[in-house]
Amino acid sequence: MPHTIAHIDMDAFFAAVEQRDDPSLKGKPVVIGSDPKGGKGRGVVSTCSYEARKFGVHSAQPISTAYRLCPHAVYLPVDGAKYKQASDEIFSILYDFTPDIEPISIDEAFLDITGSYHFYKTPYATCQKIKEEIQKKVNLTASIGIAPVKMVAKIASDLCKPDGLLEVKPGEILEFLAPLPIRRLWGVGPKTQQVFDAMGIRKIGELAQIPLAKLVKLFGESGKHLYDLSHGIDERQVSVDEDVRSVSHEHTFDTDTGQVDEIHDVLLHLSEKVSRRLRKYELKGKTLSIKIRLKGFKTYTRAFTFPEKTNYVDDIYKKAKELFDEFYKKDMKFRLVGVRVSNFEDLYVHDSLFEEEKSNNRVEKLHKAMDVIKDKFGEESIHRGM
Ligand code: TTP
Ligand code: MG
Repeated sequence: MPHTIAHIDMDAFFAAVEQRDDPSLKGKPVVIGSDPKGGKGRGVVSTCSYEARKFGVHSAQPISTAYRLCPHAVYLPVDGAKYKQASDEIFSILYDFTPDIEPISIDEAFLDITGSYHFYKTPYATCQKIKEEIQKKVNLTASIGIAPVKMVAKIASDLCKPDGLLEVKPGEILEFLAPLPIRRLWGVGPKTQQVFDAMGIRKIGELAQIPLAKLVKLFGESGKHLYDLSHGIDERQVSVDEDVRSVSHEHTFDTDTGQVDEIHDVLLHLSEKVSRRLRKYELKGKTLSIKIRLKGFKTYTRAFTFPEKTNYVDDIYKKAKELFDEFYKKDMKFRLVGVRVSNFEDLYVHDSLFEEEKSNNRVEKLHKAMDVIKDKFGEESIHRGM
């Protein structure tokens, strides 16, 4: 069956987070990495804004070179915790679209949207929505490539950067690849490149003309691989990490709010969604955390660890509300709240083997019954009176 794969990669990720949090940096060259110490610094550039790239600055470059090329850039150290936070928020949005995700790095992932794009009708509309959600909730831009195979999706996202969206449909792959330099293919390193240079082969389309037997003679086993890739054949599937580490839901208010009642209602709703998703995956967690974003983009999390792991909405909501109330101070205005359960000690399935009686108790039956109703009639159909 043909797959529809999306490759998402955030634009100038570390630098974009810094520009988001300090608007005075917007539109300016920003370099993230070691301290340049007036050109004498050691170490390298982690990344830089697109404005700095115009001067030839790039990732992994010695910071002294960057300083020589662009002394007037704003130089900032790497703030790992901050980027991790943004990354977690982005991934949690992605998981709202599909569970079929292969995270590649802090700012990059493959999504297999074959089974999920129908909700927004087309792959393109789905990815547009993903970009919008990231923009709205995390205030950052992403680029997404869509294709039937991973390699082509990745090339497409690279080519449409920044803030791009590019779809290569099944019948368009050869045409799409043909004019690109062969180094775009996975597995073409400097050595392979040299051989092709000597043969006068520069573009993927030219490589695709070479008969398979000749490529195998030149490169052995990897000749077959090059042949396949140049024809857009790539069997690699999106490899989904089955080890779910947390379940969370968030809500962004249409306008920043200071209404405590309204926020409690939202926390209840989010707790119900989290509880339901945990039960769907037969998981229980020990740690409950809430996320709070105030007016502007200052974000806080507060966490609590239960004595026993749980997936009950009563436990989750009660604690979420308590954590929120502890945090709340008069005149605060809230942009977003989120509820997360993590720290899954072991699968619920396992403990149900040993605690059959417990898992058959009334509370669980009630939850299961509510899930059936919600699966049928939607999330809004039933609520607990609390
Ligand atoms: P990339 O996605 O490679 O780069 P980027 O997001 O900064 O820019 P682009 O728009 O081209 O995607 O890497 C993601 C983050 O990883 C990047 O912001 C910083 C970090 N990184 C390093 O620290 N060192 C490196 O050599 C690279 C390549 C990235
Ligand atoms: Mg990136």
